[in-house]
Amino acid sequence: MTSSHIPSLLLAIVLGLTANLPVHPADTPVVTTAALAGPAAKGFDLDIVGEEVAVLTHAPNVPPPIQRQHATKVVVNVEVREVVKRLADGVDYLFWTFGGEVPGVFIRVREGDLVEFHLGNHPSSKMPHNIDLHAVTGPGGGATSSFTAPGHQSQFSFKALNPGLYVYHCATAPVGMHVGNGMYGMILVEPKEGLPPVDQEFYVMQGDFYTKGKFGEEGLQPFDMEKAVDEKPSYVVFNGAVGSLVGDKALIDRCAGFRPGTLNTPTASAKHTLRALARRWLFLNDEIHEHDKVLRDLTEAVAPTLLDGFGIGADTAAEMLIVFGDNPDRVHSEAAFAKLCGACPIPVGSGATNGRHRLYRGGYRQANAALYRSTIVRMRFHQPTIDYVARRTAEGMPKREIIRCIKRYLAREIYQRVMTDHRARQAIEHAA
Ligand SMILES: [Cu+2]
Repeated sequence: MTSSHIPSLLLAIVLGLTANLPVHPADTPVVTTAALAGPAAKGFDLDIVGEEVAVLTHAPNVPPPIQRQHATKVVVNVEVREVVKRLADGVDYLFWTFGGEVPGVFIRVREGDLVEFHLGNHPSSKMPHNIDLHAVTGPGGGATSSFTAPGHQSQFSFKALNPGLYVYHCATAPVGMHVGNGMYGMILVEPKEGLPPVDQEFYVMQGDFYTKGKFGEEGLQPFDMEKAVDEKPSYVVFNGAVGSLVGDKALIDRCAGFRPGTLNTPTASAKHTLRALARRWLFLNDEIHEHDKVLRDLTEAVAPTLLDGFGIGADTAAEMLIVFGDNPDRVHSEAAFAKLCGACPIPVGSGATNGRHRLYRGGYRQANAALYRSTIVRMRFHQPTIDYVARRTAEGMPKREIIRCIKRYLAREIYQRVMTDHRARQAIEHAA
């Protein structure tokens, strides 16, 4: 795959922005990196007034429109990071990114601006990277001046002469591999006269991913060079992940990108509050994913059979392992385990029970809650459980009683699975 294939890998759109603005082809000249040596770079350009640090945003948000009527020096700081993130539910991928997300950060400057570009490459990176801005004429659109090894920084300057919306990307060989791993984004050079006003601006960019596993195959998926060369992507997604533009996350991203301005209207104050809530949601969401991953790795190592059970996720498994403790043998029977989880009903009345039971409120309530969560999952998605619920409902059993029975059944199954894993571990220890 060569760099000439890149346009076929990507389709970039910015809704609301592009209406009256030509999207320039790849090699539209703007200015040369030779401006480095020119008077502009030395600060003698009389057109350049002042200096500012560019506001960079992650998709789907774009930086605020440019209000100023003059050219200025704009400092752009972008750091390349190689990060593991979600590609789809249950699927992780090692993305190579401009700024920690795919697509890369959105850069917004004005025609005539002098751009001082700083490219950092995080010390944890495994590869060198650079940036071909396409908004720059010069060796590799800036790529030659920005080749940066892990843990290093590079810097180059250019003057943005031609307005346009440009796709930038990493141009380190093999280029297709760097682009295929997520190294692309957009830079907008706004025309001097500004853009026509719009209600909303969004940053939406399509990208392709080539994984060893087929679409949806779980776990950390490695890059598949063969599929990339054949241009047969496993994933074609907007904004770096399956479903990134729909559902809760899309709404939260939108709110996190609000620009409330001065807080002198109810709308501005509502935006301010929503943005604060959304940012906290995103932070906590990331933290939850991080903990989930740790929990999944730990439980997979000690309780693979337990995790195989339908509807038994890492959180339920972890809860159950806590109940058993270091010595599962101390829980002498599945009935004892059920009692420990509070999943052992007490007959109603002292003698004739009519088969009716009272819920037992004792036991370890966290384990009971975990049993309940798995039960609810099974009632929704597990065909044998769905059939069981239908049968017992037809027999006139109330839902509450049905749930009680499934929890009791689940406790028995979990006991057996935990003991299977425990015996396997014991066998390994004795053999050692
Ligand atoms: Cu790269």
